[in-house]
Amino acid sequence: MPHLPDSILKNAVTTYLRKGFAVVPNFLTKLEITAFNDECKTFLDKVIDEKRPLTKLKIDFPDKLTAMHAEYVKDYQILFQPNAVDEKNLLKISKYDALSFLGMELHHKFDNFRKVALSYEVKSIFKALGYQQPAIFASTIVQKRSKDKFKFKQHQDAFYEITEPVGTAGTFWIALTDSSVESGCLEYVPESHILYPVKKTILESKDESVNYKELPDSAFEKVPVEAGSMVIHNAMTIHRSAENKKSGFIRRSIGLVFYDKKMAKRKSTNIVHMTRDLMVY
Ligand SMILES: O=C(O)CCC(=O)C(=O)O
Ligand SMILES: [Fe+2]
Repeated sequence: MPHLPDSILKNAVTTYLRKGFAVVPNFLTKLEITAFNDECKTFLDKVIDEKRPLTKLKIDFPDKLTAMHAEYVKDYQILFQPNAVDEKNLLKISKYDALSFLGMELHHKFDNFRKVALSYEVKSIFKALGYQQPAIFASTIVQKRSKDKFKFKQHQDAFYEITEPVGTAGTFWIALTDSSVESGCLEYVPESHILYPVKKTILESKDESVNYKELPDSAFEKVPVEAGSMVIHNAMTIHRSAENKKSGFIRRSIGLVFYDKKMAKRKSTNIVHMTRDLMVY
């Protein structure tokens, strides 16, 4: 990982606290991105046999319109887009391209996730946040193919990934490819982590709109970034991302969800199971 100066990391934390999100450019090198891709490929080669039908299980993620086919291998959740699967539940395209989502405990299982979680930069960010017992509790890979209608509607992570007090978590989101406006970059509502506190979580309501109705497009700030950049967002920050419209392009990213074990307690939900914490000391 390229060594990032403390001043950059401190500035990012200040912005994160003020706006609810911040960009840290040049977090991963091209070589490190390749290492992530290779580790993911090796894993898929081990667990997914393309000649075998996928488990026919549709889960409503990220919403009912784009509900995906899932495969569970031990404690991995592996999701594929419906249009990458034929009527016999066989993959129509390569598993590497078809993958939409892989989680949730990669911080324990993938060397490259551990490396990021325990990096000098991540530790410095936690220090600047004043965390006393920082931990990573969930981690994912997300892929958006241009042919899929895969998008994330407006949401607050705190609705699904519950820490108590509510909203005391955050996410390191890292682009493994360029994430442009065309390919469906992240979009945030500045200061929404302060202005729109989550009142109910998925434990109290299935429907996230109990908290807030969809905000107008003008409320969102688009955050395009280059491959290797990191975006940090608070669990209360309202965000979304659009479909990838860049033909032939797959937008790829990883996410690591963090909290301070000293300050908050986690709760299990049907979305985020009790994955093991990785303490970051
Ligand atoms: O990758 C995306 O487009 C959205 C990811 C997201 O919602 C998150 O990391 O919290
Ligand atoms: Fe999110």
